Amino acid sequence: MEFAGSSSIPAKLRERFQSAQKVLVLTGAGVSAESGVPTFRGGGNSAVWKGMPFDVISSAQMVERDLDAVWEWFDYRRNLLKELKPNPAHDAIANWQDRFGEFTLVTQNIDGLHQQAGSRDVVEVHGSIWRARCISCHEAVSIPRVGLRPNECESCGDRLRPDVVLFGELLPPGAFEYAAHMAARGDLCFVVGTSALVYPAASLPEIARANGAYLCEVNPERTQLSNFCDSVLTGKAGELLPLLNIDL
Ligand code: BV8
Ligand code: ZN
Repeated sequence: MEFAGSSSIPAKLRERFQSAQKVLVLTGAGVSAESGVPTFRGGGNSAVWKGMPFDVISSAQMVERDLDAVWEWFDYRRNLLKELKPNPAHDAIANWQDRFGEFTLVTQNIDGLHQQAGSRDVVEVHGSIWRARCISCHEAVSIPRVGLRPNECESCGDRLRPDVVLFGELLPPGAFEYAAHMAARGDLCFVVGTSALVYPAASLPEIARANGAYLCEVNPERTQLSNFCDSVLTGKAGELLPLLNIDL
Protein backbone atom coordinates (compact mmCIF):
# COMPACT_ATOMS: atom_id res chain seq x y z
CA MET A 1 0.00 0.00 0.00
CA GLU A 2 1.31 3.47 -0.87
CA PHE A 3 0.49 6.59 1.17
CA ALA A 4 0.71 9.99 -0.55
CA GLY A 5 0.80 13.50 0.92
CA SER A 6 -1.14 16.15 -0.91
CA SER A 7 1.70 16.92 -3.28
CA SER A 8 2.47 13.67 -4.93
CA ILE A 9 0.64 10.89 -6.68
CA PRO A 10 2.34 7.50 -6.14
CA ALA A 11 4.06 6.20 -9.29
CA LYS A 12 2.11 2.92 -9.16
CA LEU A 13 -1.21 4.77 -9.13
CA ARG A 14 -0.12 7.12 -11.91
CA GLU A 15 0.95 4.06 -13.95
CA ARG A 16 -2.42 2.39 -13.35
CA PHE A 17 -4.21 5.63 -14.18
CA GLN A 18 -2.39 5.89 -17.47
CA SER A 19 -2.91 2.24 -18.48
CA ALA A 20 -6.46 1.71 -17.19
CA GLN A 21 -9.22 0.84 -19.67
CA LYS A 22 -12.21 0.30 -17.37
CA VAL A 23 -12.60 2.74 -14.48
CA LEU A 24 -15.28 3.08 -11.82
CA VAL A 25 -15.54 6.01 -9.43
CA LEU A 26 -17.72 5.93 -6.29
CA THR A 27 -18.27 9.28 -4.57
CA GLY A 28 -19.82 10.40 -1.30
CA ALA A 29 -20.50 13.66 0.50
CA GLY A 30 -16.79 14.45 0.80
CA VAL A 31 -16.48 15.16 -2.95
CA SER A 32 -18.94 18.05 -2.45
CA ALA A 33 -17.43 19.30 0.82
CA GLU A 34 -15.20 21.87 -0.93
CA SER A 35 -18.32 23.22 -2.67
CA GLY A 36 -19.77 23.98 0.78
CA VAL A 37 -22.14 21.00 1.03
CA PRO A 38 -22.15 19.79 4.67
CA THR A 39 -21.06 16.14 5.01
CA PHE A 40 -23.02 13.70 7.19
CA ARG A 41 -20.18 12.58 9.40
CA GLY A 42 -17.54 15.25 9.74
CA GLY A 43 -15.41 16.03 12.78
CA GLY A 44 -16.61 12.95 14.64
CA ASN A 45 -20.34 13.76 14.94
CA SER A 46 -23.15 13.05 12.47
CA ALA A 47 -25.74 15.37 10.99
CA VAL A 48 -28.79 16.07 13.13
CA TRP A 49 -32.01 17.81 12.02
CA LYS A 50 -34.31 19.20 14.69
CA GLY A 51 -32.84 16.74 17.20
CA MET A 52 -33.22 13.78 14.83
CA PRO A 53 -30.11 11.95 13.53
CA PHE A 54 -30.11 12.17 9.72
CA ASP A 55 -30.76 8.45 9.25
CA VAL A 56 -34.01 8.94 11.23
CA ILE A 57 -35.37 11.95 9.34
CA SER A 58 -34.09 10.36 6.09
CA SER A 59 -35.97 7.10 6.70
CA ALA A 60 -38.90 5.28 5.08
CA GLN A 61 -40.71 5.29 8.42
CA MET A 62 -40.57 9.10 8.56
CA VAL A 63 -42.33 9.38 5.17
CA GLU A 64 -45.15 7.27 6.63
CA ARG A 65 -45.19 9.21 9.91
CA ASP A 66 -44.62 12.83 8.84
CA LEU A 67 -44.06 13.60 5.14
CA ASP A 68 -44.13 17.37 5.82
CA ALA A 69 -41.15 17.02 8.17
CA VAL A 70 -39.27 15.05 5.52
CA TRP A 71 -40.00 17.79 2.94
CA GLU A 72 -38.82 20.47 5.39
CA TRP A 73 -35.46 18.64 5.74
CA PHE A 74 -34.94 18.32 1.96
CA ASP A 75 -36.27 21.82 1.22
CA TYR A 76 -33.67 23.16 3.67
CA ARG A 77 -30.86 21.19 1.94
CA ARG A 78 -32.09 22.17 -1.55
CA ASN A 79 -32.06 25.82 -0.62
CA LEU A 80 -28.50 25.44 0.65
CA LEU A 81 -27.50 23.81 -2.64
CA LYS A 82 -28.98 26.51 -4.88
CA GLU A 83 -25.99 28.79 -4.40
CA LEU A 84 -23.31 26.11 -4.55
CA LYS A 85 -21.12 25.20 -7.51
CA PRO A 86 -19.08 22.13 -8.46
CA ASN A 87 -15.45 22.16 -7.22
CA PRO A 88 -12.20 20.98 -8.92
CA ALA A 89 -12.91 17.40 -7.74
CA HIS A 90 -16.18 17.32 -9.71
CA ASP A 91 -14.41 18.92 -12.69
CA ALA A 92 -11.54 16.39 -12.63
CA ILE A 93 -13.97 13.46 -12.55
CA ALA A 94 -16.04 14.98 -15.37
CA ASN A 95 -12.82 15.26 -17.34
CA TRP A 96 -12.17 11.53 -16.91
CA GLN A 97 -15.35 10.34 -18.62
CA ASP A 98 -13.80 10.58 -22.10
CA ARG A 99 -10.34 9.48 -21.07
CA PHE A 100 -10.95 5.75 -20.55
CA GLY A 101 -12.41 3.02 -22.73
CA GLU A 102 -15.11 2.43 -20.14
CA PHE A 103 -15.97 4.88 -17.34
CA THR A 104 -18.68 4.59 -14.68
CA LEU A 105 -19.46 7.29 -12.11
CA VAL A 106 -21.56 6.10 -9.18
CA THR A 107 -22.56 8.64 -6.54
CA GLN A 108 -24.30 8.44 -3.19
CA ASN A 109 -24.83 12.20 -3.41
CA ILE A 110 -28.24 13.62 -4.24
CA ASP A 111 -26.88 17.15 -4.90
CA GLY A 112 -26.53 16.94 -8.70
CA LEU A 113 -23.10 18.65 -8.64
CA HIS A 114 -21.46 15.96 -10.80
CA GLN A 115 -23.98 16.64 -13.56
CA GLN A 116 -23.48 20.39 -13.10
CA ALA A 117 -19.75 19.80 -13.69
CA GLY A 118 -20.56 18.04 -16.98
CA SER A 119 -20.58 14.40 -15.92
CA ARG A 120 -22.96 12.33 -18.06
CA ASP A 121 -24.81 9.08 -17.16
CA VAL A 122 -24.19 9.54 -13.43
CA VAL A 123 -25.53 6.49 -11.52
CA GLU A 124 -27.35 8.18 -8.61
CA VAL A 125 -27.79 5.16 -6.33
CA HIS A 126 -29.54 7.28 -3.65
CA GLY A 127 -31.68 9.40 -5.95
CA SER A 128 -31.72 13.18 -6.45
CA ILE A 129 -32.85 16.15 -4.37
CA TRP A 130 -33.90 17.80 -7.68
CA ARG A 131 -36.71 15.28 -8.24
CA ALA A 132 -39.95 14.31 -6.51
CA ARG A 133 -42.12 11.26 -7.11
CA CYS A 134 -45.72 10.33 -6.46
CA ILE A 135 -46.30 8.18 -3.36
CA SER A 136 -48.87 6.05 -5.21
CA CYS A 137 -48.22 5.98 -9.00
CA HIS A 138 -44.44 6.72 -8.54
CA GLU A 139 -44.41 9.16 -11.44
CA ALA A 140 -41.26 11.28 -11.07
CA VAL A 141 -41.16 15.06 -11.66
CA SER A 142 -38.19 17.43 -11.57
CA ILE A 143 -38.04 20.20 -8.96
CA PRO A 144 -37.13 23.62 -10.43
CA ARG A 145 -34.08 25.49 -9.06
CA VAL A 146 -36.15 28.62 -8.85
CA GLY A 147 -39.75 28.80 -7.71
CA LEU A 148 -41.97 26.41 -5.80
CA ARG A 149 -41.65 22.68 -5.83
CA PRO A 150 -44.71 20.79 -7.16
CA ASN A 151 -46.97 19.51 -4.39
CA GLU A 152 -49.17 16.90 -6.01
CA CYS A 153 -48.94 14.37 -8.81
CA GLU A 154 -50.09 15.64 -12.22
CA SER A 155 -51.29 12.14 -13.21
CA CYS A 156 -53.22 10.94 -10.15
CA GLY A 157 -53.26 13.96 -7.85
CA ASP A 158 -51.73 12.08 -4.92
CA ARG A 159 -48.97 13.53 -2.73
CA LEU A 160 -45.35 13.76 -3.86
CA ARG A 161 -42.31 12.76 -1.80
CA PRO A 162 -38.58 13.46 -2.39
CA ASP A 163 -37.21 11.09 -5.07
CA VAL A 164 -34.33 10.05 -2.85
CA VAL A 165 -33.60 6.61 -1.38
CA LEU A 166 -34.28 6.72 2.33
CA PHE A 167 -32.90 4.32 4.95
CA GLY A 168 -34.81 1.05 4.78
CA GLU A 169 -35.71 1.61 1.14
CA LEU A 170 -34.47 -0.25 -1.92
CA LEU A 171 -32.17 1.51 -4.37
CA PRO A 172 -33.57 2.59 -7.79
CA PRO A 173 -34.37 -0.50 -9.88
CA GLY A 174 -31.26 -1.79 -11.62
CA ALA A 175 -28.98 1.02 -10.36
CA PHE A 176 -27.01 -1.11 -7.90
CA GLU A 177 -26.97 -4.15 -10.17
CA TYR A 178 -25.52 -2.02 -13.01
CA ALA A 179 -22.96 -0.41 -10.69
CA ALA A 180 -21.95 -3.81 -9.27
CA HIS A 181 -21.60 -5.21 -12.81
CA MET A 182 -19.31 -2.33 -13.85
CA ALA A 183 -17.35 -2.57 -10.59
CA ALA A 184 -16.68 -6.26 -11.24
CA ARG A 185 -15.32 -5.47 -14.76
CA GLY A 186 -13.10 -2.56 -13.72
CA ASP A 187 -9.30 -2.47 -13.64
CA LEU A 188 -9.19 0.74 -11.57
CA CYS A 189 -11.64 1.90 -8.89
CA PHE A 190 -11.57 5.25 -7.07
CA VAL A 191 -13.46 5.78 -3.80
CA VAL A 192 -13.70 9.53 -3.22
CA GLY A 193 -15.05 11.29 -0.15
CA THR A 194 -17.07 8.55 1.48
CA SER A 195 -16.97 6.99 4.95
CA ALA A 196 -18.14 3.78 3.19
CA LEU A 197 -20.59 2.92 5.99
CA VAL A 198 -23.87 2.81 4.06
CA TYR A 199 -24.81 -0.37 2.21
CA PRO A 200 -25.17 -1.66 -0.40
CA ALA A 201 -23.19 1.28 -1.97
CA ALA A 202 -20.20 0.57 0.32
CA SER A 203 -19.90 -2.95 -1.10
CA LEU A 204 -19.00 -1.64 -4.60
CA PRO A 205 -15.26 -1.08 -3.90
CA GLU A 206 -15.19 -4.52 -2.26
CA ILE A 207 -16.68 -6.03 -5.45
CA ALA A 208 -14.16 -4.15 -7.61
CA ARG A 209 -11.18 -5.26 -5.50
CA ALA A 210 -12.42 -8.85 -5.32
CA ASN A 211 -12.42 -8.88 -9.15
CA GLY A 212 -8.85 -7.61 -9.42
CA ALA A 213 -9.32 -3.87 -9.75
CA TYR A 214 -6.65 -1.54 -8.32
CA LEU A 215 -8.43 0.31 -5.51
CA CYS A 216 -7.58 3.91 -4.61
CA GLU A 217 -9.20 5.88 -1.78
CA VAL A 218 -9.16 9.69 -1.69
CA ASN A 219 -10.05 11.06 1.75
CA PRO A 220 -8.43 13.34 4.34
CA GLU A 221 -9.40 10.77 6.99
CA ARG A 222 -8.99 7.00 7.21
CA THR A 223 -12.10 4.90 6.72
CA GLN A 224 -13.02 1.25 7.22
CA LEU A 225 -11.98 0.81 3.60
CA SER A 226 -8.44 2.24 3.86
CA ASN A 227 -6.70 -1.02 4.78
CA PHE A 228 -8.41 -2.66 1.87
CA CYS A 229 -6.96 -0.22 -0.68
CA ASP A 230 -3.92 -0.52 -2.97
CA SER A 231 -3.41 3.21 -2.73
CA VAL A 232 -4.63 5.84 -0.24
CA LEU A 233 -4.42 9.52 -1.14
CA THR A 234 -4.73 11.40 2.16
CA GLY A 235 -6.14 14.83 1.52
CA LYS A 236 -8.91 16.81 -0.13
CA ALA A 237 -10.37 15.52 -3.39
CA GLY A 238 -10.43 19.02 -4.92
CA GLU A 239 -6.66 19.31 -4.36
CA LEU A 240 -5.64 15.74 -5.24
CA LEU A 241 -7.80 14.60 -8.17
CA PRO A 242 -6.67 17.38 -10.56
CA LEU A 243 -3.06 16.18 -10.00
CA LEU A 244 -3.93 12.93 -11.77
CA ASN A 245 -4.88 14.82 -14.92
CA ILE A 246 -1.38 16.28 -15.16
CA ASP A 247 0.44 13.95 -17.58
CA LEU A 248 4.03 13.87 -16.41
C1 BV8 B 1 -31.38 -0.92 1.80
C2 BV8 B 1 -30.17 9.77 0.60
C3 BV8 B 1 -32.65 -2.90 1.42
C4 BV8 B 1 -30.95 10.51 1.61
C5 BV8 B 1 -28.91 8.04 1.81
C6 BV8 B 1 -25.81 -4.06 5.71
C7 BV8 B 1 -25.15 -3.83 6.87
C8 BV8 B 1 -25.63 -2.84 7.75
C9 BV8 B 1 -26.75 -2.06 7.46
C10 BV8 B 1 -27.39 -2.28 6.31
C11 BV8 B 1 -26.94 -3.28 5.44
N1 BV8 B 1 -27.78 -3.27 4.38
C12 BV8 B 1 -28.72 -2.32 4.56
C13 BV8 B 1 -28.51 -1.71 5.72
C14 BV8 B 1 -29.28 -0.62 6.24
C15 BV8 B 1 -28.81 0.74 5.68
C16 BV8 B 1 -27.39 1.04 6.05
O1 BV8 B 1 -26.45 0.85 5.30
N2 BV8 B 1 -27.25 1.57 7.28
C17 BV8 B 1 -25.91 1.99 7.73
C18 BV8 B 1 -26.06 3.33 8.44
C19 BV8 B 1 -25.28 0.99 8.61
N3 BV8 B 1 -28.94 0.78 4.22
C20 BV8 B 1 -30.15 1.10 3.71
O2 BV8 B 1 -31.14 1.32 4.38
C21 BV8 B 1 -30.23 1.15 2.19
N4 BV8 B 1 -31.37 0.41 1.72
O3 BV8 B 1 -30.46 -1.56 2.27
O4 BV8 B 1 -32.53 -1.48 1.29
C22 BV8 B 1 -33.31 -3.04 2.71
C23 BV8 B 1 -34.62 -2.63 2.80
C24 BV8 B 1 -35.25 -2.85 4.01
C25 BV8 B 1 -34.55 -3.34 5.14
C26 BV8 B 1 -33.21 -3.70 5.01
C27 BV8 B 1 -32.58 -3.55 3.79
C28 BV8 B 1 -30.47 2.59 1.71
C29 BV8 B 1 -29.36 3.47 2.13
C30 BV8 B 1 -29.50 4.86 1.46
C31 BV8 B 1 -29.97 5.90 2.44
N5 BV8 B 1 -29.96 7.23 1.82
N6 BV8 B 1 -28.94 9.26 1.18
C32 BV8 B 1 -30.22 11.71 2.17
O5 BV8 B 1 -29.25 12.16 1.53
O6 BV8 B 1 -30.65 12.20 3.22
S1 BV8 B 1 -27.45 7.53 2.60
C33 BV8 B 1 -26.49 8.98 2.79
O7 BV8 B 1 -25.63 8.69 3.87
C34 BV8 B 1 -25.59 9.31 1.64
O8 BV8 B 1 -26.18 9.10 0.38
C35 BV8 B 1 -24.40 8.38 1.88
O9 BV8 B 1 -24.64 7.09 1.38
C36 BV8 B 1 -24.36 8.32 3.40
C37 BV8 B 1 -23.36 9.29 3.95
O10 BV8 B 1 -22.10 8.77 3.70
P1 BV8 B 1 -21.00 9.65 2.91
O11 BV8 B 1 -21.58 10.19 1.65
O12 BV8 B 1 -19.80 8.82 2.85
O13 BV8 B 1 -20.79 10.93 3.87
P2 BV8 B 1 -20.06 10.98 5.30
O14 BV8 B 1 -20.34 12.32 5.83
O15 BV8 B 1 -20.40 9.77 6.12
O16 BV8 B 1 -18.50 10.86 4.95
C38 BV8 B 1 -17.89 11.88 4.21
C39 BV8 B 1 -16.45 11.42 4.00
O17 BV8 B 1 -15.81 12.40 3.17
C40 BV8 B 1 -15.65 11.32 5.29
O18 BV8 B 1 -14.92 10.10 5.28
C41 BV8 B 1 -14.71 12.52 5.23
O19 BV8 B 1 -13.47 12.25 5.82
C42 BV8 B 1 -14.55 12.71 3.73
N7 BV8 B 1 -14.23 14.08 3.30
C43 BV8 B 1 -14.53 15.25 3.92
N8 BV8 B 1 -14.04 16.31 3.17
C44 BV8 B 1 -13.44 15.75 2.07
C45 BV8 B 1 -13.57 14.34 2.14
N9 BV8 B 1 -13.08 13.50 1.20
C46 BV8 B 1 -12.43 14.09 0.14
N10 BV8 B 1 -12.29 15.46 0.00
C47 BV8 B 1 -12.77 16.30 0.93
N11 BV8 B 1 -12.59 17.61 0.77
ZN1 ZN C 1 -49.41 9.81 -9.05
